Amino acid sequence: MFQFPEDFYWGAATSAHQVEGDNTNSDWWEWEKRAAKASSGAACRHYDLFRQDFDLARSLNHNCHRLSVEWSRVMPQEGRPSADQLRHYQEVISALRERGLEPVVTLHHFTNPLWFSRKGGWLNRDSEKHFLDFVENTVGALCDKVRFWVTINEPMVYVYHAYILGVWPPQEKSFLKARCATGNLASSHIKAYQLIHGIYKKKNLAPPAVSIAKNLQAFEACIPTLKNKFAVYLRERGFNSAFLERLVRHKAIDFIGVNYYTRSLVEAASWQSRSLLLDTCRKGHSRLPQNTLGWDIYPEGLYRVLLRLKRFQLPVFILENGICTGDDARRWDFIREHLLALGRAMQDGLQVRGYLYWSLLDNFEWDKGFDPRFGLIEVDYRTQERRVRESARRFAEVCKTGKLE
Ligand code: IFM
Repeated sequence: MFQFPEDFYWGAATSAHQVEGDNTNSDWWEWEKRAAKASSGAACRHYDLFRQDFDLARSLNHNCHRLSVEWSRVMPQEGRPSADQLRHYQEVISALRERGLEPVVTLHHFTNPLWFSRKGGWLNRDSEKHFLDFVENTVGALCDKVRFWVTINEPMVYVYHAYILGVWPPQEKSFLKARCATGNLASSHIKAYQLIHGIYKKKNLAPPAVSIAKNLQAFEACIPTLKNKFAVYLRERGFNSAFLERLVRHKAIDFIGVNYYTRSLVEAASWQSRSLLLDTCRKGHSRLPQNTLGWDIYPEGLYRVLLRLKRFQLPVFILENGICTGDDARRWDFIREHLLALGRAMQDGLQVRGYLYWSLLDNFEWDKGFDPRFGLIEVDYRTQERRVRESARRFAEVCKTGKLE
């Protein structure tokens, strides 16, 4: 049995493009129409149905909810914030507060305004300036009701898919461009961190807690050769640690936001850098159960990546952890086992503020479309009906009591 602290945050996460629907001014919308296999379309119509969805979250004993504000809605054109859209998000945040849900607000969750991507997106020298303009407008409008800010969701995942693998817009395949985008994302976070704290100070509000959502993977050598071990070391540094370390060095992070899903079984075909950085085992050596996207399910990996964070001496907040599956009993096992791993890390001295499951609703899983089902709540995309899954009810018990048997 593990007892979580009384003031622990429990809930689930979503992101605007994946649930809101009709995100027509974004680079993703344009790319879906032009080049993708799947289109987000109306998604879960959460833009209109948010109150009903938050009622469900509350009924499941959540006391916290993570969502993102869509940059391309707030700034449909360069330098011209939309008062209507800012009002919409004020209503969204108020709806959370009215239901006793603590908002955790993400400012960049993979999507960019179309005008920004047409200027070169995160490769543009002025990307930081454009992002800060959005941050200033959004934080200015929401600060009296928001304490937790996540500037950028999974920067390395974004860079990896958009600038290395080339499977997300803008579909580049260049380490040089990846490096440039990473640098701009990091400096944008650092400046945004200072800007957000400045806004709160100016308004005499208690200091906010600002971070990123860092996707961490448990990297393991498939066969423990020197080459594979070196590849694991490089990925541990390049993917898991470097970005965080940079923010810590700049004192621009108040807690560590963690997204954890899986392990990566590293098998480098050669000593070439592309192999060392990207190759994974293709020989089916993994004996672990997998989700419907073929990701290994590995709760022990959560414990391991968390222990490595102890050196930062910052509180941790699990901002995403979840499984896509057609077997809901498996979802509950997944949650339970990951919570036990989290509990172990806490017993070992890690300070953890909360746990948010990904995701509240089934939703649009980027280039993979609507097939992967991550939700605590099932969505019928034809009728937009919601159905609470059994795993959600079991998780609700933990949210209520903080107790895990
Ligand atoms: O759906 C994504 C989310 O947008 C970011 N983290 C991982 C999730 C599952 O792939």
